[in-house]
Amino acid sequence: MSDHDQAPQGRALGNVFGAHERPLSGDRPAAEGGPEMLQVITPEGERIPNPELDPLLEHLTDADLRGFYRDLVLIRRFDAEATALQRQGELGLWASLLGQEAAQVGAGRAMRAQDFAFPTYREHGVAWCRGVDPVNLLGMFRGVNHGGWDPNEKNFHLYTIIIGAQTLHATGYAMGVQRDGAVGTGDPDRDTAVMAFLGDGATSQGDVSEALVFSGVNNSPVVFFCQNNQWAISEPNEKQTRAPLWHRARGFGFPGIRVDGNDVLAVYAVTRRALDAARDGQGPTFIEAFTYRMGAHTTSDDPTKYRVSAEVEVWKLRDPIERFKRWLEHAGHADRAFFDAVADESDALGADVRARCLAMPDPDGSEMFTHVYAEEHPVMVAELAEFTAYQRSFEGVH
Ligand SMILES: Cc1ncc(C[n+]2csc(CCOP(=O)(O)OP(=O)(O)O)c2C)c(N)n1
Ligand SMILES: [Mg+2]
Repeated sequence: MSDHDQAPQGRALGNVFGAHERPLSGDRPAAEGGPEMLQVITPEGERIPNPELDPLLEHLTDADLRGFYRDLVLIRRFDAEATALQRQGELGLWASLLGQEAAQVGAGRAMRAQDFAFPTYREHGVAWCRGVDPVNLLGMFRGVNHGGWDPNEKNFHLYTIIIGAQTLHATGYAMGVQRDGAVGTGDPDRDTAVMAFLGDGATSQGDVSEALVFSGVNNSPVVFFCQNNQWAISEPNEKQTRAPLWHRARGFGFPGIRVDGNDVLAVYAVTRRALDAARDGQGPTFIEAFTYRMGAHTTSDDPTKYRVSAEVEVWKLRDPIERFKRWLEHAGHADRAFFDAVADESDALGADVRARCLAMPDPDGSEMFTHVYAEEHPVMVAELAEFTAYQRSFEGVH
């Protein structure tokens, strides 16, 4: 029996765009992403014709393209402001997305309103695309709430710190979508796909393997979007895998693909295609967005302890925003006035985020027990009573 025969009602295995099959030997992850990595805009800002991806990009207007640029710049500005707020003691911690803007904006903009995203703790760009107010992303990092937004409002789940856990949540949600009959009806406003975001390091978690098994055998409408930023805190790719991550999908019976995660158009195209397939009832896809974490893992981390600065310098030349700007300018999709306006808007966003972050009220300590369970729970009642008694013990003490 061939691999193809084993695929449940699905597509040919290998790659959503056809054959990118190579033998495993000698196919170790390459620093440049390897020949199988899909790309339409080079780091130098040149547009490469791609017969597989171009049809998925044809509908984009100049306004759409400028919108991608605006997203990239604003989310980078927001991220820089959050890092500064942490350094000034206004946030306890921050996980920067620096360098991963194109992967997140490309994926986020490929989603439809009814689709649902399950993020890690670094998906600020996806949150932005879903319409989550960026200030709300800061609440948990400031310690004033446990989440900061209603997941059902924008179909964007709360940040998940437990590595890989959200891939199971996404898979369960996608199986629910199937049971609701919201797959393969042909109604573009009804058919629903789910995005599970994960990092390269997360692929070593058992939870992720379980999610891949369940989504594969159930042919569920889920797209696993793995941002391979080359590092899991201080652990490099080589400590996580002997094979390119996108190859892993094959073992679970569905297609995998590697895309240049610093190329917003290529990411948008492959994600759109995978989401369309999922909504259509063709099952999951694993996308490896090959990118790079330009900053520290979080503000608590010092990457100079474990990686050489030369590596960072190489990746600066592959910056996702610079290449897109160069192409937009060169191809005449945007002019100087537009770039200046975005720069002004980004400064205004930074100032607004800062002001609203500082204005976030400190909650009463007892609130930490409020949303642990949807309904009253005896353990929470007991812990709240203990906490309240403890607080009272300070009354009158100077
Ligand atoms: C189950 C679990 N184990 C360990 C950790 C500690 N931890 C936090 S982030 C991280 C690395 C994750 O790396 P990756 O999946 O590549 O995501 P990235 O941070 O690079 O975006 C680890 C091990 C955790 N949060 N959860
Ligand atoms: Mg990583």
